[in-house]
Amino acid sequence: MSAQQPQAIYLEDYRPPAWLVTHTELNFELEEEQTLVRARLNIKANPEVSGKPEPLQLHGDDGMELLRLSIDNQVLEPQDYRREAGMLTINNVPDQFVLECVTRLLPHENTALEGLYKSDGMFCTQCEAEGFRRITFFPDRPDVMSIFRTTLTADKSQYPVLLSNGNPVASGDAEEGRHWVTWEDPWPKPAYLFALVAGDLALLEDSFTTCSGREVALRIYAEHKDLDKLEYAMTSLKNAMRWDEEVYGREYDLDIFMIVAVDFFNMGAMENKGLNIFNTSCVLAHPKTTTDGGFQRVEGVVAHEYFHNWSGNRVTCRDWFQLSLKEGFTVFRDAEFSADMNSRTVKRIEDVSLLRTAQFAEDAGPMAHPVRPESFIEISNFYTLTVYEKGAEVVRMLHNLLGPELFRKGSDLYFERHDGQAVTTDDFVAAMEAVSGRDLSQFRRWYSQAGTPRLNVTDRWDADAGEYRLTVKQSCPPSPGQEHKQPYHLPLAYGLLDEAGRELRSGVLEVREEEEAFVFSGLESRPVPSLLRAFSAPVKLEYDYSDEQLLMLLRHDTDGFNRWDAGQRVCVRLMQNLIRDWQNGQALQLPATLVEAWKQLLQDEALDPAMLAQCLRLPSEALLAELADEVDVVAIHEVREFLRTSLAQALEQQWLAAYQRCDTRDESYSPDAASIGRRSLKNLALGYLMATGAEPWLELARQQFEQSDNMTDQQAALALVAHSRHRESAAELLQQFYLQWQHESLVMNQWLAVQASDPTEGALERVQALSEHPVFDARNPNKLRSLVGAFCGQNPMHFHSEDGSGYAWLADWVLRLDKQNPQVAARLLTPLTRWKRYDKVRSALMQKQLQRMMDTDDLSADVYEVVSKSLV
Ligand code: 0A1
Ligand code: ZN
Repeated sequence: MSAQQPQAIYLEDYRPPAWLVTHTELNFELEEEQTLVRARLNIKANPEVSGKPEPLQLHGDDGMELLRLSIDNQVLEPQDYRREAGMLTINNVPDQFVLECVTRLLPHENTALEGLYKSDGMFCTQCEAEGFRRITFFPDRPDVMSIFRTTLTADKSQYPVLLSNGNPVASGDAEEGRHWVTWEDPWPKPAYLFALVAGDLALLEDSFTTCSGREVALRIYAEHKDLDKLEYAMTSLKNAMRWDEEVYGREYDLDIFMIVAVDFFNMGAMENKGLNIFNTSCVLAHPKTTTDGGFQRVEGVVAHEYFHNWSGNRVTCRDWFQLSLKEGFTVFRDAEFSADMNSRTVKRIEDVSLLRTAQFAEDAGPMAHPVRPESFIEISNFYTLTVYEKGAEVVRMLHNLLGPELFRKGSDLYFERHDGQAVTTDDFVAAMEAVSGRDLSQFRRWYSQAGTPRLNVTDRWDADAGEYRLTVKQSCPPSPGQEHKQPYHLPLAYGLLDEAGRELRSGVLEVREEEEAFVFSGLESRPVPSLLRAFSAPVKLEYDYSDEQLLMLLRHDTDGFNRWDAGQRVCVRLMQNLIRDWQNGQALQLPATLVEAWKQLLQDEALDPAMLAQCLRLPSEALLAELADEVDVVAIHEVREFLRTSLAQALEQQWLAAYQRCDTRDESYSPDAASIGRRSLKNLALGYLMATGAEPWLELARQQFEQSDNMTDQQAALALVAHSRHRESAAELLQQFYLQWQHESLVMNQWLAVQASDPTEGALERVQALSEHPVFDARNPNKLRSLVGAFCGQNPMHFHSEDGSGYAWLADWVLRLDKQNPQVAARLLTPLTRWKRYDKVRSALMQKQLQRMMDTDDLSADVYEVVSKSLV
């Protein structure tokens, strides 16, 4: 890194804006070679900021070409203003004035996919967090909210559809085969919620009548070839709109709600006011091309972006340190929606699994930060699992502490108090305090302290007194910039069961102290505690369970989540022991108790297949890595494979029975929770059958691959064969799949990802070859995630190859992409940031690649921040 280093900005430096923009009028002349943007801003001094008038400062990317600038019709000459470090400064402006400026953009050259860019043939924008400053000069900060009026002009045949926020108010034809449309958004909004789209798009249309009887037009746009993949998103949207009315009392507030699917997108989707823009991967769904996971993602993301209309748009963030105000709350809302639409327990298991593997790892790594960060260099790096998922857990804890009624009152008060404002996470908590009369000052530490707290629970049984005492100790490891942590206030949901599994007590304990005891009296015998039910707080819980107790909980706990968790705890402990054996060169052995427990589960036909599938899935390599003191990639992989194979062989008949029980070949595909559950058990069973290594099961998988009418079953079979030792079949099926789906971009992403995560020998050579394959496109973030992301994140054996080749490959990619798309480059880099968790040889090789990047000139702020913080 040479030149000047990017600078951090700090929460404590926040100052309200000196200048406000009441109205913003934008005019886009969209052409093939360039786009001209004329902006007209009504600016006035912020009456709430006193003192002598400050110069006007507008954000504007240094690379943006400024053609004309005027104030109240007076053209400014270059000596009248200054442009440096992404800012345009004008001294001595009146108290209130109209600023006009013309900028010239080159959207077709915009590979960073921030601001205005082209995705396939269409124009689109991405402005969160700081993309609007690549379109025109503006106070590009969320606490400046303005009313937008936008006119788009473009060639009529090439871009028949012209969209922006709000409602269309006028349109007409222009010269040379061009046409124009004007859109007006009556709701003041920050610039990050601005959007436009221009293209030749297919449309699925429907409508929704709101609770107060207003009719809203619902429009989902995509490329013509994808028109048949929009129905599920539409259904999800209507469900989400109804749910938000019923559960949160939130009604939609414009006459039109639009979603547009684009193939080039850095993230999942974006909640622009009235005009959500979606990564195709989060909106297109069709049984033939989309897996169950894909359907659920569409449902969840459509709801997430829709819910932002209130939690994010009507009430927005004061500054980007408050990002979790909208994201944590909205993730909590979408998770509850998905839980209501599907299986609550399965949704919780999936979310907690992600939190425990990826968010806990982030919280323990060099980029760890509080839910409300105190500083950042590049805000794009803070769209993290901590801000989103841990932030949602923090909101969930408020829900757990207050109960559903008070929580709803708090949410009502929050929306009522702050409608039309840009506020802070403190304001959110204050609303919860106001309705409950509770003091949540200690609870606020969840927003300011990073790291995953540990809860250590011990117990004592006093038979004479019939008294049971739980002692809870909490601690939290240091994180960057935070050596010592204060104790947290958290809800610990529990149950007490007797030996036979009958529930004696249940409730929620409020933990506040570093060490604290809770006493239960009137019990007849020593109970077994079911702790942290439904994962009531995002902590690591330690309690010295015996295997018998865990197996009892696995069978009898009334809390479905803790039943699953009990099973996971048994497996994790066993696998940790096997890892030690493997490291000591001892032979690995499968304990009979586990086989017996699983056999019972498999034979219990009363169990919900979805739950059963969750319970019989072994903890992932990523989870075991997160839990290890030092990650032994090879031992973890070998032990998990050993266990899989042994359980496969020991229970072969049961797996086959489960497979047959869930065989859905005669049903037509439906993405409802029960069908998804059956498919997940069926494909898990097929995985174990394949793991036996016996020939007939390869045949069964091939049959499923060829005969299934849906992508879930076809892709599951493909992945199993492609990752197996049957290399000829693997190659055949991959080729067949390619020929069948080569024209479906999203399916080709899966094809790439299946190969990138193939743990068999020669993986690096395979991904290197695939990076030259015609379906791969290094400018498309989805393709990069499917190939580079999947190899580095889901193929630990090869990414962590002891010769360092995986690390070098990733670093090559990051350096190449840094010039092209810094956001994506910085994100792909994540696996290298964990270098301190590995053995000496590997961590040195990883560090070497980080240093190599650090020594590169002109790194983007995105990559610089991640690399420099990782090397500390
Ligand atoms: N607000 C969006 C996330 C998002 C953030 C940045 C983006 O561009 C770089 C795009 C989307 C959400 O939470 O869905
Ligand atoms: Zn969001």
